Amino acid sequence: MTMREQEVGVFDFVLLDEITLEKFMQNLKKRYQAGKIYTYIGEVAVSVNPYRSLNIYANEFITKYKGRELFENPPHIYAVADAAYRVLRQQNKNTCIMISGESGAGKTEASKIIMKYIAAVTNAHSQNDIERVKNVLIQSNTILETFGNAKTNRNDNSSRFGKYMDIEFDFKHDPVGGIITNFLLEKSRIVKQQPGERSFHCFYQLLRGSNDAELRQYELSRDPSNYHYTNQGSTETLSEKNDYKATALAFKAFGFSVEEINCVWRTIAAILHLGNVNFGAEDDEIIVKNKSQTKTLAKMLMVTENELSTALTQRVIAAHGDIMKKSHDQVQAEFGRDALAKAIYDRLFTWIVERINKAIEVPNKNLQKRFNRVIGVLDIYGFEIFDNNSFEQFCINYCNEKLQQLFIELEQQEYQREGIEWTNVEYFNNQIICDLVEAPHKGIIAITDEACLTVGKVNDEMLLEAMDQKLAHHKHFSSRQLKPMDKELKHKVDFRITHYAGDVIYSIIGFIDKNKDTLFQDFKRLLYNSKDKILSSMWPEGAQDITKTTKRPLTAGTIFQKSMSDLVATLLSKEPFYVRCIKPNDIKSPTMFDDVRIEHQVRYLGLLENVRVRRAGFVHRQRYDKFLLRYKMLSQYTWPNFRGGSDKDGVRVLLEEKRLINDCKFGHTKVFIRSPRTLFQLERERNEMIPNIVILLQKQVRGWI
Ligand code: AOV
Ligand code: MG
Repeated sequence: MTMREQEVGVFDFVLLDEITLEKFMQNLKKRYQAGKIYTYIGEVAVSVNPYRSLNIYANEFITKYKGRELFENPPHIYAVADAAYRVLRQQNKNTCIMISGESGAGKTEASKIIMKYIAAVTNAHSQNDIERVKNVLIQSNTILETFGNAKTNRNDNSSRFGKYMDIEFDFKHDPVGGIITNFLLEKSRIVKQQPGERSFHCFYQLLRGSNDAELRQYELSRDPSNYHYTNQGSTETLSEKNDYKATALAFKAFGFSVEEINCVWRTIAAILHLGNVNFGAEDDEIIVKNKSQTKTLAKMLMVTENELSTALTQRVIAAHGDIMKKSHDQVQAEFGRDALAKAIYDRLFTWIVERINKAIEVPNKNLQKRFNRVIGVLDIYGFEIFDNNSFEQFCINYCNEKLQQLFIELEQQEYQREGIEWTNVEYFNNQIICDLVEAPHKGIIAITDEACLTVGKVNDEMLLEAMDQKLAHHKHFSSRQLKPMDKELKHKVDFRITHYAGDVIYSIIGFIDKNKDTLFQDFKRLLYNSKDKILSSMWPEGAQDITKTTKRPLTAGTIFQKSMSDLVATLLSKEPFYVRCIKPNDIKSPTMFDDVRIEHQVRYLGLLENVRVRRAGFVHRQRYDKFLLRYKMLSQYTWPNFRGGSDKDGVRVLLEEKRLINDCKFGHTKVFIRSPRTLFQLERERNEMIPNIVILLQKQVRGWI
C-alpha cells in the first residue's frame, strides 16, 4: 500500500489486499473521513451521502471528467455518467444507470447530478431547442418531487414512487426529449401518516406558499393542522414558500395552461376537504355530518352536491339487470372516502407524469433527426425494513430483489457475449426469492390474488393460512404458524421473507384490501361527470353502463409485478452502469460514520459479493482499441503503432512481452484482466514511461531524432 492509500484508502475495492467485510469497512471509512464519498467496485460507483454540499460538482470538475476513462481521475459519479454517455456515443448503444440504496442514501440527488452532467456536456453549439429540452428535463424533477415526495422519518425529501427516465438523443448525441415511467406511488400516505412524517409536499406548498386570494378561491385556511389528512403526523414547515414558487415556475416551463394548474391545485384542495368529511347516523341511515364540507368539496371537484353526498353514503349495485341502492355503514363510508382520496391523488399524479411526458416528447419535426438512442436513469425506492412492514414494503423489497437479480444476470451476460467462461457465484443468486414472490400459482402474489378473487369473506388471516400451506417448505418463507417458537414472529399475522438483503417481517394485515385496491364504481361515475374536463378525463371508466358486467380490474400486486418485468426487460436491453448509495447515519450528520448501520447496508447491497464477483471474474475489462491506445508505449512492437494485425493481436503481443498474458482472457471485443496487480503494473509502467515519451515527442518535434 502506498503512503497515500494509507491515508485515503484505495480508490477501487477490488484493490484491497483481502476481501473481508472488515477491510471493506476500513477502506470506506478512511475515504469518507478524507472527504472522498465515491469509491469504485470495478465500474460500479459506491457513494456515501455526505450530508453537506461538497465542492466537487462545479464546472471545472465537469471539464475534468468529460470524455475520460473511469480510472483516469479519482472516483466520481461524473465518471459513471460520462462512461454511460460515451458508450452511447461511441458504440451506438442504449445505456442505463441504476441507482440503488436505502431511503436517504442519496439516490435522487445522484440522479439529478447525472442529469445535470449530461446537460452540461451536450449541445456544444448552444442550439435553443436543445437548451429548452435540457431545461425541462431538469425541471421535471421539481414537479415530480412536489407531488411524489414527502418528509419521512428517514428523509425530509423522500421519493414515495419509483422513477425511470429515458433521456433520448439525436444523431449529434444531444438530448432531444425523454420519457418518464413511474411506479407504484405510496398513496396510503394521503390518508394516514406515521408520527413525525408528512403527506406529499404539495399539500403544504399549497397551504403555506399560495397567496391569500388563491387560498380563498380554494376555501382553505393556512394551517395544515385543520385538515384530517395533514394533521396526523408532523405539520413541520420545510421550505414550502420557496418550493411553491419553484413548482409554479416549473409548471410554466412545461407550458401547463391556467386551467391545468388550477385543476391540479383545486384537486389538492378537494382532497384536503374530503378528509374532513365526517359521517354519522340519522334514522339508521349514514349521512354526511358536516354538510358545508360537501358543498365546498362539490365545488372543488365540479360535481353536484347531491351526487357527491349519495356517492359518499351509498352505492348502486346491479344484480340481474336490476339496479339497487345499498347504504353504507359507517366503516364502509369511511373506507370509501379514504379510497376516493387515494384514488384521486393517484390519478392526478399519473396525469401529471403523462403531461410532463407530453412536454418532453421528441417533437415530430425531429423524428428524422432522431438517433433513437437513450440513457435510462433509474431512481427507485430502496430496500425498506420498518418496525411495521406491510404490502407497500413487500412490493418495494420485491422490486429490489428483481434489480439485484438483474445485476447478476447482466454480469453473466457480458461474459457470455464476450465468449468468456464464467463460473456462477452460487450464493449470490436470488432467483429463488424472486420465485417465492412471483411464481405463477405458488408465489405470494398469485396466492394473494387468489384470495382476492374468492367469492365470500376471505380475510387476511385466511390468506396467511393459504400461504403457510403452499409455502411451508420454502426456505425463504416462514410464519408464526409454521414456526411457533420463533420469537421474532411476535404476532400471529406475521410472516418473514429472507430477502437477499436480510430478513423482513411483514404483517399480513391489509394485504387483501391493498391488493384489491377497490374503488366503488359510484365514485368513478361521479368524477367522470365532473364539469372539469381535465379531471373528468382522468376517469374514463366512469362512462361505463352500470348494468354491463365489467371485467375485474387487475390487482395492485399483479400490476406491480408486470411493471417490474417490463422494467427489467427495458434495463436488460441496455448496457448497465451502477451507483450504489450508502447512508452514513440516521441523524443526517455530515461527520458521523455509523459502523453498524453502514455495515448492514454493505451487506444487503451485496457489495462484498460484488467485489468477489469482480475478483472471481475479472477486475478490469477494456475494448482492444482503447487498451492499445493507453498502453501501446509499453512495447516496442506496439509503439508508436501496431502493424502486425488486429487490435486484439496487438494487445496479445503486448501482454505476452510483459509476461502478463496468463492473467488475461480475450473476449470478442474486449480484453479481461483477472488480478488488480496486472492492471497496476501496466499503469505503473505507463506512468514511468510518460515523461520519457514526452521528451521523445519533444525531441521529434524539434527534429533531434
Ligand atoms: P434517496 O433518494 O436515496 O432517499 P436523497 O437523494 O433524497 O435520498 O438524499 C437525501 C438527502 O441527503 C438530500 O436531501 C440531501 O440533503 C442529502 N444528499 C444526498 N446526496 C448528496 C450529495 N451528493 N451532496 C450533498 N448532499 C446530499 V428515498 O427517495 O427516501 O429512498 O424514498
Ligand atoms: Mg429519492
